[in-house]
Order: sequence, then C-alpha cells, then structure tokens
Amino acid sequence: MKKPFSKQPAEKMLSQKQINRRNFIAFTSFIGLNALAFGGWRWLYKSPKEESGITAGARKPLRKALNQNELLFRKTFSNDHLVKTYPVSMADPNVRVNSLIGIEDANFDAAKWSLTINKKDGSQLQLNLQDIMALPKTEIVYDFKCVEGWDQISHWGGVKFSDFIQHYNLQQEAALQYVGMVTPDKTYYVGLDMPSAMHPQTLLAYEVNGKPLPVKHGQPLRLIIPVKYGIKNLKRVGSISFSDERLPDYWAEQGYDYYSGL
Ligand SMILES: Nc1nc2c(c(=O)[nH]1)N[C@H]1C(S)=C(S)[C@@H](COP(=O)(O)O)O[C@H]1N2
Ligand SMILES: [Mo]
Repeated sequence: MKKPFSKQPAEKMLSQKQINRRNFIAFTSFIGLNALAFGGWRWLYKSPKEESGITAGARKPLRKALNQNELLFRKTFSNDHLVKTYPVSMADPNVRVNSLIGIEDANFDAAKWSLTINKKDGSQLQLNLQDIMALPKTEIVYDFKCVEGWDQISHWGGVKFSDFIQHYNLQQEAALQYVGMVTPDKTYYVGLDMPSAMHPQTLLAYEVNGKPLPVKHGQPLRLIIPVKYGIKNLKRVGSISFSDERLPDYWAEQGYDYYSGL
C-alpha cells in the first residue's frame, strides 16, 4: 500500500555544517545591518547643522531633503492649481482667532496706519487704506488651515495681491523671487515665494464676513494666502519688501517649514 505522502520529495535534512553556516550568516547580517543603521545615524548626527538664518535647526542632509521636497511640491502645485472655494453661506460667522503677535498694541490707531512698500530701487511707497480699497475688490470663501490642527471655512474680501502689483507698477519687484511682509511693530513677519504671493487667490484683505477687519483678525489689512497654512497669513501688514533672497520668517526661524504650502 502506498503512503499518501510518498509523492512529496523527502525533506532534506540539514547537516550540522549547513546549520552552522546559516547561523553564521544570520548573525553577521544582524550585526552588519545594525552597524549600518548606527553609522547612518552617527553620520546624520555629526553632519554640520545648517547656519542659523532664515531657517534654523536642521542637520544639513535633512535640510537638503526638505528642500528637494519643497521643489517637488512647487512643481506639482503650480499657479494654475486653485484652492477649493465654497458658497458664502458656508462661511462660519464665528471666525477663530489664533495668536496675536504684532497686533497687541492697545494704542494702535488704524486711522494713522499706512502701508509701506519698499521698492527695488530703494524708494518707498506710502499707501493708506482708501488707496487700497479703491482697487478692484475680490472675495474668497475657503477652508483656512492652521498647522495647529484646526481648519474653518471663512470669507475674506480685499484686493488681489497681483492686481495690487499691477496697479502700482511693481512688476520689477514681482520679478524677484521672494516677498516679505512685516507687522508695523516688526514682531511678526513672513517670507513668501513670489509664485504663491502672485497666486490668483492671494489677497491683501480688509474685510472678513463682509465687515472691516477687527483688531484680532489684523485690522486694517492682512494677508490671505489660501495656498499656505495659517502661519503665513500675516495679520496687520505694515510693510512689504521684495528680494531674490528668502526674506525673514518668524516661524521658519523656529524650525517650521519655510514654504508651508498646502
Ligand atoms: N500678526 C500676526 N499674524 C498672524 C499670527 C500672529 O500671531 N500675528 N498668527 C498666524 C497664525 S498661526 C494663524 S493660524 C492665523 C490665524 O488667523 P486668525 O486669527 O484671523 O484666524 O494668523 C496668522 N497671522
Ligand atoms: Mo496657525
């Protein structure tokens, strides 16, 4: 009578020599891979830190990887990519407030406020709110996102940054790579890549929910830049500058991503 399993090839018995050999391979690769991981970590740990400046805190190889990521995102989400918008009825009437750096001065007088534009040739342009409100108005209702983990559909009104540039003949300035915006007291500041600033949904906003901006949202003028996280949406713009170098950014100095794109 045939055994049911006899067709199966007989299991090969491993000789003691083979077992020893396999143990040796397993053990040395275990040690080897650990040494490799440790070496990699030491390499990263010992590699120079980037110089403190616009961004700070990352080891150079990490920063290199971050910059590559940024390039990829900038190529993928070009200017033609519009942030999703919503009907006005979906805007939240109670707009959240997050962080008040640079807008805490109780003596601030919005009537005396003016916007300073630092032009490429070193000259300045001083504009008041009426100048800005005289330009074509654009409204947007979109999902505002804060890196701290909340988001909210909100409704803003103002002038498109790109319309503003055109109207005041700042094409030479817009040909540079970066824009910087600073609060009047200079305590909060953001640096932006020009394509994001010139994005068709980026506004210098003076209204929220159809009413003038209250202090807590950046009276009298704030940046609304829907392609970026909240941190870049500077409240109470005091001055605007242009450069081919990255301009200072409050949160990038604390280690947040300079680009902070969505
Ligand atoms: N001047 C100034 N602008 C600022 C901030 C700030 O602290 N000061 N915080 C930023 C952050 S982190 C967010 S999420 C948004 C919040 O805007 P909101 O308070 O109008 O919701 O403002 C941004 N702009
Ligand atoms: Mo935020």
